[in-house]
Amino acid sequence: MNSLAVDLTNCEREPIHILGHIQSHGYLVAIQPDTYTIVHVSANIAELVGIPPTQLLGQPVKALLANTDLPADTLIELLNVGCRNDSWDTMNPNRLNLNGKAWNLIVHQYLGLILLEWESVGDERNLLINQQLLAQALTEVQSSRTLADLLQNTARRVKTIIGYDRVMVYRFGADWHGVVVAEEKDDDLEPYLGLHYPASDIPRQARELYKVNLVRLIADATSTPSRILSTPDWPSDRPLDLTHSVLRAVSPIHIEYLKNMGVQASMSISLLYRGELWGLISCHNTTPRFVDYPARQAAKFVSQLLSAALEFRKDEEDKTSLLQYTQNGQRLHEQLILSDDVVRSLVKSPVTVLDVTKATGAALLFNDKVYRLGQAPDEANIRALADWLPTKDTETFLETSQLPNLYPPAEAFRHVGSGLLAIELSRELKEYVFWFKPEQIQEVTWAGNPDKPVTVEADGQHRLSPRTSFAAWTEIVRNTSNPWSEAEIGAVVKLREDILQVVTRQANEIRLLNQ
Ligand code: BLA
Repeated sequence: MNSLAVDLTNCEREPIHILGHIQSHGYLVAIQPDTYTIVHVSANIAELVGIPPTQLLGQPVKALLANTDLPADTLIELLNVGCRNDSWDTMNPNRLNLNGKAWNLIVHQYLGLILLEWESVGDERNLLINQQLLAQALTEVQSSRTLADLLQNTARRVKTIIGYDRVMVYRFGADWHGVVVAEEKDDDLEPYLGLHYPASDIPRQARELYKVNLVRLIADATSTPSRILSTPDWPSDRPLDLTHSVLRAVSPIHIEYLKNMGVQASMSISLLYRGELWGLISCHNTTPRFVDYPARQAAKFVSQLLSAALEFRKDEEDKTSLLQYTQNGQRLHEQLILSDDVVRSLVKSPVTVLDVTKATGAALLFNDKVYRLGQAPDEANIRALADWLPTKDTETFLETSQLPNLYPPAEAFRHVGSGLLAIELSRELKEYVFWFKPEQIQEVTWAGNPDKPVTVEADGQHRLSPRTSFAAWTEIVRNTSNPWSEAEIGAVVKLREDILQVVTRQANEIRLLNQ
């Protein structure tokens, strides 16, 4: 396993679904569905059934139980029912007692094989507690007033169910970087709330996998994974696919990450919004901690409640801002029509150009004067920007979230204007409206200890931890603002039409008067 040396340049290429190991707190057997012949076993299987793996490979599945007190028929019966009805999901977990110990057997069928995975059974009392918690969680989801409340409540519920030290809601951005948007943690832990991480911390193939298999548990990051052995004639180019496995050993790169941040157990649950990964509930424990299947299902259920709620909360969020921009745009249009004064209508009235986007600053260049609103670059910089614009073949509109990359002098005012939305009113007269967004890093809530220096270490090992990841992210987003949304772009394009309509009408009136 360690031969897959930590390689930070190849993150996306590591085939994490076929790494050939499971975590050693459980046991795995894969059988052919037609003959029930064993074709793969985890190397640790003897701990469960008292028979070495090599003696099991190629044998009928009932050979597994030869040394146990469980009648072979019980297992065959279970497999027959599952195969006949294709009902593995509803049957899981199957409770089996072997030599006086209870096990949860989790079965699924994928790519022509049936996978059997055995895990320990946790404290039975938790089942009842979890049922009560689920009912409370349902009520809470229904009554959460804001998205923030909903995220916090979800984190709290999941923490109670699985008992980990820290439970975070991690939300992906459009560029797949992520931010911790809610956190429930023990008091002695440093907060991660508000910190951002680069997309590479959870690479693409991992995100794809997490859309299909919604829960993963790393019960003990310090344990040695157990290798999967195959029948001698099994083709070496067909490694066992662990996409749906509950015991899959995770990437050694990620194990390194966990170790570097002092975490020995990690569990994460996918949050989906319209079939796409919206975020993860990411849970840590400083010591190894197994969470049994029913508790994982309970945590997954709470997360699914959140996913379902996101469907309308997110719509609500989007609709609210769209509605606001549209309403404010209409107010601006009315102000323009009612008053003959473009400047007063746009920058000196109750609603200004600043209200049709999420921009934190804006500027109007009109009649050779500059009017600034909110956090905007100074007048000289605004005039210089207006001089540069026509040299760009931008037609009448420019949108960027990386202005300093297009226009290097903007680096001087990146704190207020890394993002620019510009509309042209008149190229000849140099008349424009600009909207600005600050460099993203300025907007980050620095929830950690701001006095603690964070540096990006040259060696990859240290790169693999949240603090240094955060620092790496701040490097990535230098000179970059939050993106402009469709709603914002739509609003300013519409505003341009409204302004031009009024300006043209005024020009025509003046022309008529002068005739
Ligand atoms: C997986 N990385 C993950 C997972 C998380 C994170 C939550 C899911 C697995 C799990 O549940 O533990 C990242 N965890 C975080 C972050 C925080 C956190 C950002 O707690 C912040 C508080 N990781 C790297 C780099 C690479 C990398 C540089 O940092 C690649 C070179 C890889 N991360 C990586 C891989 C996986 C992963 C390959 C998949 C692990 C697996 O499922 O096998």
